[in-house]
Amino acid sequence: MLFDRVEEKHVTRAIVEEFSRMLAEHAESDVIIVGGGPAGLSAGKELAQRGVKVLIVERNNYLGGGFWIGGYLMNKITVRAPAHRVLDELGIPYTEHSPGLFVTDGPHACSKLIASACDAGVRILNMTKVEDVVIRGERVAGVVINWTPVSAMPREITCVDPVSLQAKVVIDATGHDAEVVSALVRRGLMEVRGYSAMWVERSEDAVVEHTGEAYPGLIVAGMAVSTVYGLPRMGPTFGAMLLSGKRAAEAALRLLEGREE
Ligand code: 48H
Repeated sequence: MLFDRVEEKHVTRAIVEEFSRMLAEHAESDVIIVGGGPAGLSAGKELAQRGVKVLIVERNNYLGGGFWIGGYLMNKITVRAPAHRVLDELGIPYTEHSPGLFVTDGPHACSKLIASACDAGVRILNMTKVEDVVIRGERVAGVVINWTPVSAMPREITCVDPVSLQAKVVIDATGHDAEVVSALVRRGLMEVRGYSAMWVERSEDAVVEHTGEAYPGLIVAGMAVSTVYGLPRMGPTFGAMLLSGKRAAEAALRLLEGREE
C-alpha cells in the first residue's frame, strides 16, 4: 500500500482534537481581527510577524473577501502607487498599466496574501460570524461568535447561544458593513456616517489617514473606515486596503504597549 494505515476514527480525532486545542488557546488573544479580506489579512500578517497572538474570525468558508476578484467580475486587481511596494513585499508579480497604476491577478495576489498571514502565524476561524461585542467598562474586550449557518436558519428553529472570545484589542475589518462597529451603534455607543460616493483620488488617502481606534479597544481598518467616517468609496482598487491593514497593526501595537492613540 502507498499510504500509511489510518482509519476513519483517527481522521476524526485528528480534526476534533486539533480544532478544539486551537479554539481553547484562542479563547483569549492579543488581537482579534474580524474579517479576512485584504485589510484584515494585511493587519494580521504584520502583527503576527511581530510575535502578537492574532486570530482572524471570518464568516465565509474562504479568506480574501473582495480581493479575489477586481471590478465587475474580472479577476484583475489594481493598486495605485505607493501600494505596489506591498505587492513587492509579498512577491506578487504585476505590471504598470499607466503611470502609478499597477495591475495584478486576483487569485495570485490573494493567495499570496493569505499565505503570508498564515506563514506569519495568524490563526483562523472560518464559517464563524461575529454577532456582538464583549464590553468591559467603557472598552471593547472581545467578540461574540456563532457558526455562520446558525444566522442563515429561520429564527424560530434556532436557539443556539453564541460563545465569546476575549482580546486586548479588536480590529473591525468587515468591509462595507462595519459589523463590529454596528454592534456599538445598536447600543447608541457610536455613530456611523455610511460611505460616500465614488471618488478614487480622495478615497484612498482618507482611508489610511482615518484608520485607527474608533472606540476604546476597537480599531477600524479597510472599507469599514469609509463606512464609519463617511469617506468616498474607491471602487476596485486595493492599495488603501493593504496600507490600512498595516496602519491598523501599528495602532494595535501601540495599544498593546499601553501607548494611547
Ligand atoms: C466575520 C465577517 C463579518 C462578520 C463581514 O469586504 P472585504 O474585502 O473588506 P476589506 O475592507 O478588507 O476590503 C474591501 C474591498 O474588498 C472592497 O470591497 C473595496 C475596496 N471596495 C471599494 C468600493 O467602492 O466598494 O472583506 C471583509 C471580510 C469578508 O471576508 C467578510 O466575509 C468578512 O469580512 N465579514 N466575518 N463576522 N460579522 N462581516
